[in-house]
Amino acid sequence: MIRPILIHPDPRLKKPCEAVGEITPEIRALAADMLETMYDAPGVGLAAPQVGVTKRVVVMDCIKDGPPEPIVMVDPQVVWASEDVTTYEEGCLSIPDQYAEVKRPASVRVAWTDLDGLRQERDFTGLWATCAQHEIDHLDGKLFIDYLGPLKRQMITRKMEKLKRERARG
Ligand code: K1U
Ligand code: ZN
Repeated sequence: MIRPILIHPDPRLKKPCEAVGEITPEIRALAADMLETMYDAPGVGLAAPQVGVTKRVVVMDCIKDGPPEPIVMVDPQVVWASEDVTTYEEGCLSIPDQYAEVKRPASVRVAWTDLDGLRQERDFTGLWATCAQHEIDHLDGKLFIDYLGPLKRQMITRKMEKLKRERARG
Protein backbone atom coordinates (compact mmCIF):
# COMPACT_ATOMS: atom_id res chain seq x y z
CA MET A 1 0.00 0.00 0.00
CA ILE A 2 1.30 3.43 -0.96
CA ARG A 3 1.20 5.75 2.06
CA PRO A 4 0.99 9.55 1.84
CA ILE A 5 4.34 11.32 2.42
CA LEU A 6 4.30 14.13 4.99
CA ILE A 7 5.50 17.53 3.81
CA HIS A 8 7.72 19.80 5.95
CA PRO A 9 6.88 21.57 8.24
CA ASP A 10 5.18 18.85 10.29
CA PRO A 11 5.84 18.08 13.98
CA ARG A 12 6.12 14.33 13.19
CA LEU A 13 9.21 15.08 11.06
CA LYS A 14 10.92 16.83 14.00
CA LYS A 15 10.33 14.16 16.65
CA PRO A 16 13.08 11.66 17.60
CA CYS A 17 11.74 8.19 16.72
CA GLU A 18 11.42 5.28 19.15
CA ALA A 19 13.49 2.08 18.85
CA VAL A 20 11.63 -0.93 17.39
CA GLY A 21 13.33 -3.88 19.12
CA GLU A 22 11.29 -6.96 18.17
CA ILE A 23 10.34 -7.50 14.50
CA THR A 24 6.56 -7.94 14.34
CA PRO A 25 4.14 -8.46 11.41
CA GLU A 26 3.25 -4.76 11.78
CA ILE A 27 6.90 -3.77 11.21
CA ARG A 28 7.14 -6.10 8.16
CA ALA A 29 3.94 -4.53 6.72
CA LEU A 30 5.28 -1.03 7.39
CA ALA A 31 8.57 -1.86 5.60
CA ALA A 32 6.70 -3.30 2.57
CA ASP A 33 4.50 -0.18 2.36
CA MET A 34 7.55 2.08 2.69
CA LEU A 35 9.36 0.33 -0.19
CA GLU A 36 6.25 0.61 -2.37
CA THR A 37 5.90 4.30 -1.44
CA MET A 38 9.61 4.99 -2.12
CA TYR A 39 9.59 3.33 -5.58
CA ASP A 40 6.33 5.08 -6.47
CA ALA A 41 7.58 8.59 -5.46
CA PRO A 42 10.25 7.89 -6.87
CA GLY A 43 13.06 8.18 -4.33
CA VAL A 44 16.23 6.39 -3.27
CA GLY A 45 15.31 6.27 0.42
CA LEU A 46 12.45 6.77 2.88
CA ALA A 47 12.23 6.93 6.67
CA ALA A 48 9.17 5.88 8.72
CA PRO A 49 8.46 9.40 10.11
CA GLN A 50 7.96 10.58 6.50
CA VAL A 51 4.84 8.38 6.43
CA GLY A 52 3.82 9.52 9.93
CA VAL A 53 5.21 6.54 11.89
CA THR A 54 7.75 7.68 14.51
CA LYS A 55 9.62 4.36 14.66
CA ARG A 56 13.26 3.68 13.70
CA VAL A 57 12.74 2.07 10.28
CA VAL A 58 14.31 3.14 6.97
CA VAL A 59 14.31 1.73 3.44
CA MET A 60 16.82 2.48 0.67
CA ASP A 61 17.61 1.50 -2.90
CA CYS A 62 20.24 3.65 -4.58
CA ILE A 63 20.49 1.50 -7.74
CA LYS A 64 19.25 3.72 -10.57
CA ASP A 65 19.77 1.26 -13.46
CA GLY A 66 19.62 -2.51 -13.16
CA PRO A 67 17.80 -4.88 -10.84
CA PRO A 68 16.46 -3.36 -7.61
CA GLU A 69 18.51 -3.74 -4.42
CA PRO A 70 16.11 -2.84 -1.60
CA ILE A 71 17.49 -2.59 1.93
CA VAL A 72 15.27 -2.40 5.03
CA MET A 73 17.00 -1.19 8.18
CA VAL A 74 15.40 -1.42 11.60
CA ASP A 75 17.11 0.43 14.49
CA PRO A 76 20.05 1.53 12.27
CA GLN A 77 23.16 3.11 13.80
CA VAL A 78 26.22 4.67 12.19
CA VAL A 79 29.03 2.82 14.01
CA TRP A 80 31.91 4.39 12.05
CA ALA A 81 32.26 7.41 9.77
CA SER A 82 35.24 8.32 7.56
CA GLU A 83 37.20 11.50 8.18
CA ASP A 84 36.99 12.42 4.51
CA VAL A 85 33.82 14.22 3.57
CA THR A 86 31.89 14.55 0.34
CA THR A 87 29.37 17.08 -0.91
CA TYR A 88 26.15 15.89 -2.54
CA GLU A 89 23.18 17.87 -3.79
CA GLU A 90 20.47 16.36 -1.60
CA GLY A 91 16.73 16.29 -2.06
CA CYS A 92 13.97 15.04 0.23
CA LEU A 93 10.56 13.58 -0.56
CA SER A 94 9.19 15.65 2.37
CA ILE A 95 10.62 18.85 0.80
CA PRO A 96 9.66 18.41 -2.87
CA ASP A 97 11.65 20.14 -5.64
CA GLN A 98 14.19 21.72 -3.27
CA TYR A 99 17.85 20.71 -3.47
CA ALA A 100 20.96 21.89 -1.64
CA GLU A 101 24.56 20.82 -1.21
CA VAL A 102 25.25 19.05 2.10
CA LYS A 103 28.68 17.93 3.32
CA ARG A 104 28.83 14.55 5.10
CA PRO A 105 31.35 11.74 5.77
CA ALA A 106 32.12 10.03 2.43
CA SER A 107 31.90 6.49 3.88
CA VAL A 108 30.00 5.06 6.83
CA ARG A 109 29.59 1.69 8.51
CA VAL A 110 25.97 1.08 9.53
CA ALA A 111 24.65 -1.62 11.87
CA TRP A 112 20.95 -2.52 11.81
CA THR A 113 18.41 -5.29 12.41
CA ASP A 114 16.91 -6.92 9.30
CA LEU A 115 13.35 -8.23 8.94
CA ASP A 116 14.48 -11.71 10.10
CA GLY A 117 15.63 -10.12 13.35
CA LEU A 118 19.31 -10.60 12.48
CA ARG A 119 21.85 -7.90 13.21
CA GLN A 120 23.65 -6.73 10.04
CA GLU A 121 26.65 -4.46 9.46
CA ARG A 122 27.81 -2.98 6.15
CA ASP A 123 30.07 -0.25 4.77
CA PHE A 124 28.50 2.27 2.39
CA THR A 125 30.13 4.77 0.02
CA GLY A 126 28.90 7.22 -2.61
CA LEU A 127 25.14 7.89 -2.81
CA TRP A 128 24.45 4.90 -0.51
CA ALA A 129 26.50 6.56 2.29
CA THR A 130 24.84 9.96 1.78
CA CYS A 131 21.38 8.39 1.66
CA ALA A 132 21.93 6.23 4.78
CA GLN A 133 23.00 9.33 6.77
CA HIS A 134 20.07 11.38 5.40
CA GLU A 135 17.60 8.63 6.40
CA ILE A 136 19.09 8.07 9.87
CA ASP A 137 18.90 11.86 10.40
CA HIS A 138 15.14 11.61 9.72
CA LEU A 139 14.89 9.15 12.65
CA ASP A 140 16.47 11.81 14.88
CA GLY A 141 14.05 14.50 13.67
CA LYS A 142 16.69 16.14 11.47
CA LEU A 143 16.19 17.31 7.87
CA PHE A 144 18.86 18.18 5.28
CA ILE A 145 17.79 21.85 5.47
CA ASP A 146 19.00 21.86 9.11
CA TYR A 147 22.54 21.85 7.65
CA LEU A 148 21.86 25.08 5.73
CA GLY A 149 22.08 28.67 6.94
CA PRO A 150 18.96 30.18 8.58
CA LEU A 151 17.99 32.33 5.57
CA LYS A 152 18.06 29.47 3.05
CA ARG A 153 16.25 27.19 5.53
CA GLN A 154 13.55 29.80 6.15
CA MET A 155 13.10 30.42 2.42
CA ILE A 156 12.57 26.69 1.77
CA THR A 157 10.22 26.36 4.77
CA ARG A 158 8.07 29.26 3.47
CA LYS A 159 7.88 27.62 0.02
CA MET A 160 6.72 24.38 1.65
CA GLU A 161 4.07 26.21 3.74
CA LYS A 162 2.76 27.77 0.51
CA LEU A 163 2.78 24.36 -1.24
CA LYS A 164 0.79 22.82 1.64
CA ARG A 165 -1.77 25.66 1.55
CA GLU A 166 -2.19 25.20 -2.21
CA ARG A 167 -2.54 21.41 -1.88
CA ALA A 168 -5.13 21.85 0.93
CA ARG A 169 -7.18 24.15 -1.31
CA GLY A 170 -7.13 21.48 -4.01
O1 K1U B 1 14.52 10.66 2.53
C1 K1U B 1 14.05 11.09 1.50
O2 K1U B 1 13.34 12.08 1.51
C2 K1U B 1 14.38 10.43 0.18
C3 K1U B 1 15.46 11.15 -0.58
C4 K1U B 1 16.79 10.51 -0.23
C5 K1U B 1 18.05 11.23 -0.65
C6 K1U B 1 18.22 11.77 -1.89
C7 K1U B 1 19.40 12.39 -2.23
C8 K1U B 1 20.41 12.46 -1.33
C9 K1U B 1 20.23 11.94 -0.10
C10 K1U B 1 19.05 11.32 0.25
C11 K1U B 1 15.15 11.01 -2.06
O3 K1U B 1 15.09 9.94 -2.57
S1 K1U B 1 14.91 12.46 -2.98
C12 K1U B 1 14.62 11.87 -4.64
C13 K1U B 1 15.86 11.41 -5.33
O4 K1U B 1 16.95 11.67 -4.89
C14 K1U B 1 15.75 10.61 -6.57
C15 K1U B 1 14.57 10.44 -7.22
C16 K1U B 1 14.51 9.67 -8.38
C17 K1U B 1 15.64 9.09 -8.88
C18 K1U B 1 16.83 9.28 -8.24
C19 K1U B 1 16.90 10.03 -7.10
ZN1 ZN C 1 14.41 13.08 3.34
